Amino acid sequence: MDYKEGQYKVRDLSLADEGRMRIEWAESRMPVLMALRRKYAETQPLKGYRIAGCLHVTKETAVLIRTLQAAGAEVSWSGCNPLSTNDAVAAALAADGLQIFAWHGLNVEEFYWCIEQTLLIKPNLTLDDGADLIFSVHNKHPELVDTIVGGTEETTTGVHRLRAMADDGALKYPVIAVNDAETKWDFDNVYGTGQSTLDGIIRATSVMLAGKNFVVAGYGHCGKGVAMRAKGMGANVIITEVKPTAALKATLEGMRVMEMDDAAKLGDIFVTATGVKDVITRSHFESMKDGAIICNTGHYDCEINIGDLETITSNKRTIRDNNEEYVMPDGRKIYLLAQGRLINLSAAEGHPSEVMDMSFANQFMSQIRLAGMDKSGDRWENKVYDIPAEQDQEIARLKLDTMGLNIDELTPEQVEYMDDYSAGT
Ligand code: RBV
Repeated sequence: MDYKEGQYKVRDLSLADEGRMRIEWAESRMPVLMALRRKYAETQPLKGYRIAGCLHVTKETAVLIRTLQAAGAEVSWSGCNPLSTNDAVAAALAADGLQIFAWHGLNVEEFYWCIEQTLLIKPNLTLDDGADLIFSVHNKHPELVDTIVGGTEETTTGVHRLRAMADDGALKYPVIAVNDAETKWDFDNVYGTGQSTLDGIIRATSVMLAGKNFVVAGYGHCGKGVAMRAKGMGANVIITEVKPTAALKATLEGMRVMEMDDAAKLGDIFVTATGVKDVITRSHFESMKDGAIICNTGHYDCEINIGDLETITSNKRTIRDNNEEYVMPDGRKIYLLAQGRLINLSAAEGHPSEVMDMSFANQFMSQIRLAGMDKSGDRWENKVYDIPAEQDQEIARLKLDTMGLNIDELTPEQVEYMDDYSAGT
């Protein structure tokens, strides 16, 4: 492990060159964020701001970090999941002078140690994915709260918890829900999760998806993306849900819908994408087929009850990277991927750069917005805020431009027509 106090702790600094090339590759596929980098490098809207960030250390995140730095920010960083750090990327960032504390495979204690190190920067802005950093500030460092202007949150689970915190009056500074931007959740959560989850399953197993019974728990944006892509590869997709409208949508989109108790008996591959705990538990393991493969793509590792699996199985061995075989008392085998942690970031590389381009453009613009709010002397309430609708359209337009796509514009007559409530048949 390479360590320099207050500066970095990463697996192996000698991986820096490999990491730099990965980051370069991502930069070439993230044109929106790169255009914003060039634009704001001139005006330096983040000068004087210290950002502590807690988000998967991937090549795409490195592009975000470099963009925040180009806009004038001082940055310190940790990963937001024990298995999602790319060690080469972390090495490149550390070698280039970033304060970074992240390595692949750290344990829970080390995970929180890394967050603590990033807080030494005394941030006035925070950037989260899953809200662990904000929770650490609130629970362990209330002395930092007064100087923090605001924060941003990347993912559904984090936004959910922060809204609950705000409703209880427990949130101590304003947060922007990046996840809820249309250019984030309608793309990253659907197409990003769809592709990267299958990528993770394939890298960890190399199984054929065509013809398999593929069970997806949860038909929110993420589950829908996974289901859609699995179907496209010829799997028979089964959805389990708790929300009637979501179940109905899945049915009308050609998926089979049933309870997990029934799906457990049929599935060859299971993916949880619900954001809640205990979706697959003891009775489900007990009724699964020999050879069943289970994994999770939700933010936290509580969707599959691994404690139950450990209790009822006698033997466990690692078959290959991110793939553990559990043997049931009657000899049936169940394969758990990536220890039940986010399969897409643990066994693959997370979402593709092209889609993170928009998510991180939203992150970047939201950090600038918080700094702008601060500079104008404004003080927002301690609530969870949405990104402005114009920001969504601007980012989507920029993305279309970089793809060489042109779209139509409403004529003044069309605008007038739409607002004319006297017109009819
Ligand atoms: N995510 N980041 C990546 N390649 O950097 N991939 C996925 C990446 C984010 C995604 O935005 C999602 O909301 C979050 O990870 C879940 O923790």
